Amino acid sequence: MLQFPKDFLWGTATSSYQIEGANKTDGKGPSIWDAFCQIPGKISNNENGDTACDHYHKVVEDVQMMKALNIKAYRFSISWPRILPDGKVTKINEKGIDFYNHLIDTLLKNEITPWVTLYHWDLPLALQLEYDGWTGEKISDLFADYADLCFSRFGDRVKNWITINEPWVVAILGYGQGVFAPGRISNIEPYVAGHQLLLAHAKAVQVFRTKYQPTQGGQIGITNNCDWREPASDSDADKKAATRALEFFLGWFADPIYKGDYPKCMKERLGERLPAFTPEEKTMLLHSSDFFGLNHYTTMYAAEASGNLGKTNTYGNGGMSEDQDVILSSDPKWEYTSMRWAVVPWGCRKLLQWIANRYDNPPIYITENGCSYNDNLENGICADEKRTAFFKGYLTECNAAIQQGVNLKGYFIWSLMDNFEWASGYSKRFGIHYVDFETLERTPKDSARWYAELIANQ
Ligand code: PNW
Repeated sequence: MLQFPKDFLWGTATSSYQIEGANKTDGKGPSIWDAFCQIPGKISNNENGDTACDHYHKVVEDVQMMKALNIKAYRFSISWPRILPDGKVTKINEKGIDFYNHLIDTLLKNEITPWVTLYHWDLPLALQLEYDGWTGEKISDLFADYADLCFSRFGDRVKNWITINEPWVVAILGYGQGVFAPGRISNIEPYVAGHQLLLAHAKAVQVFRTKYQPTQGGQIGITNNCDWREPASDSDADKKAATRALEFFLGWFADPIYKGDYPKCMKERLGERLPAFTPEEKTMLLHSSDFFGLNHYTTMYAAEASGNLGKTNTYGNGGMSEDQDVILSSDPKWEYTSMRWAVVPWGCRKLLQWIANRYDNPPIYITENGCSYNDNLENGICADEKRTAFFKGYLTECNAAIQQGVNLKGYFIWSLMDNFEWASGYSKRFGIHYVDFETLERTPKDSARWYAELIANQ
């Protein structure tokens, strides 16, 4: 059995749009995902999050499920349009506030610490229409106002805050490839949106640090996602290509926070397509995270492209490949999940070490790690041995990273239960609880039992 430090934080994660349902209930306003799901062909099977797991009506049952898992922390997100139907603090939906109060209080009663994400992609639709979403210049102030409201209403009990989940995904998949809401396709807008997301994060942190942290305590940070990029060969060119790929992936959002500006290679290669920070903005961003939130799923090889990018590589899974001049590939011998993401546990350790080296060994929380497989429920049993093997593999490498001095402090499984997997609809199951989307019944998979036992034995 793996042994972790005594104070290591064990958790699971979810997000509002993916599990809550109740999308038109109790005064909630529409989000960009409600609208995006209505466009035929955008979501597998043309599904949507209208009902999802109906978590909105199943809080007590779902917290009992967490209790049985022995988890110490639960990461969830607040739906901005559920508490602010048109996105602005001039109209507060008290029923939405009540829902999160009920969830937070139920968690605390069961000794589970809430970790709250303020933005997990469900932007109020009104702000998309009125301000052009994350490309608009007003959005960062509106986000800070929304964050302020959340700190004031929930901060007496919530001590762990994540401003934004995966700005890379918002920028690249939402504004570059158009496969996530709001469905835009551009090679300029991702960098504009990324810029506004960073400013929104910094402004929310400033509000927290000036108005709340001095009296309420607590910590705040941002969660970034990054795959590992392994050099495809020992050549200098491929090693540089892999570093460049990581700088375009994670450095894009972490360098401004830990070093005060975008990576040099991004500035050189993007020129005017990359907005610049003012000196005041740089100061506001620097050290604006109390911890390093990391979502990690997979690994690919990176090679120098030297301008020879094939057509299929234009929008590779590492961002805008033509901007990086990197060719990504993978090893057919690796194990693959049903998302076709490769299972490469050692990539997780290498990424943790890269972060520790580049950013001066910050406290790191893995706020998501997990896998989707085509699970079946038979006679109440879901024998998902591949998922358990995935977690064993990744946690073994996390453990090795800690032994080598990486300051990894916690780990959240994605996800507590099967849910609405964005463009893949309900076809991809990431949960450690099986959800029957007809009856909404939840059943622990074998991996959930394994996780509960692992935590109990620490
Ligand atoms: C994350 N990619 O999304 C999200 O935080 C979750 O909401 C989601 O369910 C989970 O991972 C599984 O997908 C990602 O293309 C979506 O690199 C796409 C990518 C990465 C993360």
